[in-house]
Amino acid sequence: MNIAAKNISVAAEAAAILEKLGVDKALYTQGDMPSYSPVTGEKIGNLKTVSAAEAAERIEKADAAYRAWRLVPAPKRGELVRLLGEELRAAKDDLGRLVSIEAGKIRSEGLGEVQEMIDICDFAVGLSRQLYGLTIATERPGHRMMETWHPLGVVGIISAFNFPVAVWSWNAALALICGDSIVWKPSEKTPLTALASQAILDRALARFGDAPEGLSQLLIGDRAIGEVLVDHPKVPLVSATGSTRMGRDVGPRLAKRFARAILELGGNNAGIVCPSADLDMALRAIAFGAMGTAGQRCTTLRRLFVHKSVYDQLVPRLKKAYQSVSVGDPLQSSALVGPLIDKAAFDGMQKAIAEAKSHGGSVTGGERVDVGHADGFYVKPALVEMSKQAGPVFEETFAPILYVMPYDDFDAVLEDHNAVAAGLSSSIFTRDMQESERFLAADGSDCGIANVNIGTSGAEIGGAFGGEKETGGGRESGSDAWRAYMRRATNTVNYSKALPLAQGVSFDIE
Ligand code: UN1
Repeated sequence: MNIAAKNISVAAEAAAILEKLGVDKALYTQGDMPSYSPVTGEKIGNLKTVSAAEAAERIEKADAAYRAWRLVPAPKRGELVRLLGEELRAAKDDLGRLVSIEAGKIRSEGLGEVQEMIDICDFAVGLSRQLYGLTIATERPGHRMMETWHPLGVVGIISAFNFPVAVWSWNAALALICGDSIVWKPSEKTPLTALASQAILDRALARFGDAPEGLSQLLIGDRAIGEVLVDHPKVPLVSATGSTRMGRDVGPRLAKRFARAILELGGNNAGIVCPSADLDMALRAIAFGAMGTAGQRCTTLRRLFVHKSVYDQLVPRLKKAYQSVSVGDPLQSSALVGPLIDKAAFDGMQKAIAEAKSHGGSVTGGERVDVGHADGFYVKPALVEMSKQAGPVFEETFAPILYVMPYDDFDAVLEDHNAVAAGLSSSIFTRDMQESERFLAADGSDCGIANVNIGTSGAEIGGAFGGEKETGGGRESGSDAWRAYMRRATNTVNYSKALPLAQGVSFDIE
């Protein structure tokens, strides 16, 4: 069946995909939480939500599942994630299309998001045989000291609309191999892709056979449901992706009950183009970083500092790219820029542009584009030339606005680069090794991601993902991010016949 046929409505196409992926129709047709596609503005679901009491029940179920799952050997837990990767490969086309329908991503980015899920599954399968602890030299004879990593418990996952499924998978794949159970509260703007992902995991669970029931729970609902998850005493870790405002609420609530937090919040990512930069390369990287995903990645390039000596070579070309970039329906065209998520995003963008103008900004683009869907919010990405950082440049507006500023002095531009509240991603374009190394040094970029000659967005899953300052400090995905999902025990074993005390202390009772 070609469910991508052009003449069926977006809602019908979403329903066909959900049916194909095995999602119970009642879950998205018989509820009272509406869901819309940003592509057309059309309603695509009426979601059944959970009550606070049901949410608490599901968390209890997940806790019971964790108690059994933690006893399953880690490589066997990896087998479940291997099956999830297989199921995702089989569903890639459909789930990628559903991401496009629900989040408005262009086709290749919808597919790329599912690829990111597959990649983290592969990573986690390998990791399931590598949950290594250290053996540590002890100061006492006949003793051995080591670290053991144990499963932690229920992992709460709160995800945002812009990566509706990949961010869940970063957490889910790691948590599952680490011996944890998972409870997911997806964005209210993207519940259908969450239902689909849960159905895909359910298929992997069925093939796996004897996983404890309730290992993965989904909480469709509003903010109050998220709060149940954040406040529940049986959830020792919450990994939350979203705005800094959300993090300011979630962080202290978790701290209050000494639960762990992995926070991945706002970004205000910058790039620096130096005199020696390969300008063709920089142009392409900037275009993808700033206009890709309609400026709705947390890694989106939002500030660009261009050295005065190359400003007049690069910026006119960049403006041309902004004027000619194709904006359109991501389901029916090969446009590079799809819609904003909703009207609020559009209004926020217009407000920031107006403020930038009042600070002397000169704007290319930014206007609404008619693609034939009156209720879809399509815009030309905006490039705003500013003489220096001011007003809205210091804030993250979740829309395609790139502030471009000239610079003269390398030390000063490093300072300007770091002079914002967020610290997620950053990049420098240079062929001068001293500049690139300075950018990566202790007094260089203060972000969790610092790149040379590639853009700020589109990180691979193999590295730890996250940022500093108001980005929240959490790390997800690759490298050793798995450690946050486990409990570390330091074990000292005495195999001697004596009881020497550390630090030379004597305590002889006879
Ligand atoms: C996000 O926007 O929340 O680095 C995640 C990137 C993607 C992930 C973005 N791999 O742009």
